[in-house]
Amino acid sequence: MDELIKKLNQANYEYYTLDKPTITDQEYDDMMDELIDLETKNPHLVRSDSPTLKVGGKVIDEFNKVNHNIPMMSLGDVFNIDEIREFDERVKKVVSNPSYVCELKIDGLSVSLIYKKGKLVLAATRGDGVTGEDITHNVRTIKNVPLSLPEDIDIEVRGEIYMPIKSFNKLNEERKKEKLSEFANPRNAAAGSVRQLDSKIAARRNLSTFLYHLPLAENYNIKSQEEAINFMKSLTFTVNPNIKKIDTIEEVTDYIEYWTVNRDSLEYDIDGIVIKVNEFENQRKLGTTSKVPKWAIAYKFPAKQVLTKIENVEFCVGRTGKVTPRADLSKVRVAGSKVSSATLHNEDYIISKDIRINDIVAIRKAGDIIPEVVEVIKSRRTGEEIPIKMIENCPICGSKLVKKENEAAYFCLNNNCDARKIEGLIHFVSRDAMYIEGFGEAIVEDFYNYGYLKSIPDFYLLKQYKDELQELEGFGKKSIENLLEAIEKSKNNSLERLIFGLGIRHVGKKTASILAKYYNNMDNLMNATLDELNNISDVGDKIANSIVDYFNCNKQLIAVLKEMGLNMNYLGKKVNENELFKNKKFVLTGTLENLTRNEAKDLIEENGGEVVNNVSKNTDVVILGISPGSKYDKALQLNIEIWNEDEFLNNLGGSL
Ligand code: 0OW
Repeated sequence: MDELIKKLNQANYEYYTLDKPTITDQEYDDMMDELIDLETKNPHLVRSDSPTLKVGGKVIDEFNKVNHNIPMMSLGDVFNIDEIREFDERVKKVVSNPSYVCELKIDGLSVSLIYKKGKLVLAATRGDGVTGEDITHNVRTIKNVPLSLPEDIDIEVRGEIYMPIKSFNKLNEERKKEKLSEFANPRNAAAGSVRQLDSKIAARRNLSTFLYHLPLAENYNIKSQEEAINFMKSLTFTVNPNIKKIDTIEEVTDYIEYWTVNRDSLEYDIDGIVIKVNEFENQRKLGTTSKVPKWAIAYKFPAKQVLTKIENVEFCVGRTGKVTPRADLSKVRVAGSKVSSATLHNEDYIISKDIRINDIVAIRKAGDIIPEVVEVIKSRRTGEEIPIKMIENCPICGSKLVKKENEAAYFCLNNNCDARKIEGLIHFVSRDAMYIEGFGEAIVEDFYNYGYLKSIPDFYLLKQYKDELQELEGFGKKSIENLLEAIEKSKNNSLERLIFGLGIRHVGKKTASILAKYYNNMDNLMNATLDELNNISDVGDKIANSIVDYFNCNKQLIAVLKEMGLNMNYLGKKVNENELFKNKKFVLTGTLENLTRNEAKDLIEENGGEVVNNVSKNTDVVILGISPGSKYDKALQLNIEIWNEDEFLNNLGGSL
């Protein structure tokens, strides 16, 4: 068995780390089968570094906390060359002629690997830098993490766990087929994968690592980062091949320019470049702050912009009748996803930037949601460009468009306009409203055009067309059954979801919750008077009028929905009695690893807390995510209680 383990681990190293296998897959499989057979017959002889562990199998019921004897630090961000020069000047005030090492900033999550007598004994996340989580059972399954080292030494190394882009796309394809939510980016996918309790799942995620830090280098007589990288490589760890030592900070600009252009050729995401003082003696002199070293910085790439061409412009009519010009683009990839259209906001925006059809434009994913056209590259104009003329009639129903006072947008005011009705139906089934799984925009539009859906109650009549629907292109027995089941289930949704789903103008998710709580059921809300509504805090005159107008012409609709059995009562927020949250004001800053902003907000509200936008003296708690903004500094100034993500999750306790 020892002989087989030695050969198989060597084969793994050659295949996954060196990418130079010296045995055939068949030879590998035969040895693996033999080892599995021997381990099955002699379970007491299974070693902790057996390659059979790579396939996973261990399931844990919770993550144990791990304290890092040396804090796992983060990095201070810089965004341009000047700030890099300032860093160089600060360094040279303390040390003389330092050299630097440039490293790609792998966009994954940090990990600490601890080996005792050459065997992997612990793998932990960074957590808040002091306390992380034990993810050993999952890290063992990562192909290029050695389970044993060529020397029986005690050592800790740190690096990044990441998911290659190919694996990320494949995983999201699978999740899409299984109707699971997709990961936004490889970093989130990697974070979600290492937090699996069942290592068989993690083993399938094809995670990988690059190691980049040797905390106790002096114990191995290692004098610089460059040496440390070579030392870790000699111990069969995978280090990034693009690491480069430079003698003067000026050389970093070439490195940055090269990777700004070539980063898309990498098989993994990077979000910047890490620059470190190379000599450890110099690092020691420079020291650290509580969160980041003074001998390293992370240069972050600018929000990704790409150039592309405006092929055409179309005018989209939303459910409120708002007409938004949208540019159809030549397909490009920006910020990790394909983009084929971008918003042109409104006529004023088009005029102010002089945007024309056939223009070459810079596109940016503002806040990673809807891409926007940033500017026209006028130098690329050929004379073929066509000015964009704002339409005067609704492209769907033809009625005259109206420009409202002090609104930049044009509106279609025809309540029977197909576009508005389709958008209204899409809104009704959307995630923050009735959240009917399986009803994408295209399906709603198809069902509308087929005539199955004309208004909201029609969703609950679809079951009578079950046989026909199953015959529709792209549908089958199962998918229609799932859809009809999801529709029936939505009848039990909360009152606030239904109110928001009705699409009353100016009534957003928050106002819907306020109204549901205040009126307790739909009847009371329908009979609410203007004065009464105006007296509710956060309900202004505009909203009050919109609500009264809506119910004046939709009483019949509500009666039908009630008849169909939709829940019309306030179910109450399941507010858990949690003293840590009750009546407290919370501010979220930075990116949370395991929750979206909305999920965190819902959890805080379900526990009796309130999420506010800005930090002030009556803020009770600031919750700190990764790369926090100025709110963090303000919280420190005002000495406000700060929770990191783990503390936040712990304080939620059983309510998760
Ligand atoms: N993401 C990276 C990377 C890197 C550490 C060592 C001590 C302080 C920072 O590629 N190449 N080198 C370091 O050096 N850190 C990196 O990532 C950091 C870790 C925590 C937050 C960043 O992701």
